Amino acid sequence: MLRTLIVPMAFIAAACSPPAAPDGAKTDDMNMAETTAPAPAGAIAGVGTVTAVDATAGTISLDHEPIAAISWPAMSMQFTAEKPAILHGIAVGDRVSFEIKNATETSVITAVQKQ
Ligand SMILES: [Cu+2]
Repeated sequence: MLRTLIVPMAFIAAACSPPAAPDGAKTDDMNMAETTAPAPAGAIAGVGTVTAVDATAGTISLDHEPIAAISWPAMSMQFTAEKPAILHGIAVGDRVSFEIKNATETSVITAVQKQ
């Protein structure tokens, strides 16, 4: 007895015809830029309340609100002023807006302004 393996001969490959382009063929398969983590290049703005400030040492502690640009939740933390002079006139309890130097130097504060 001879067993014959019946191999399905030819699957007809369904020819996928490209959908007709409406008006003019557009080349749209080039991804211009990936928008995964758009880390801001420059200063990053935040707001918070001053919990400590030392203009001589150039340090300021803030109870700051979330900063989405660098995925920070609200927290209390200390910053170092790039120039201690920016802390003059800032006092504990002040509600301030501030600027962090950039996404890699997040503990450096470049500007503080009372709100
Ligand atoms: Cu923080």
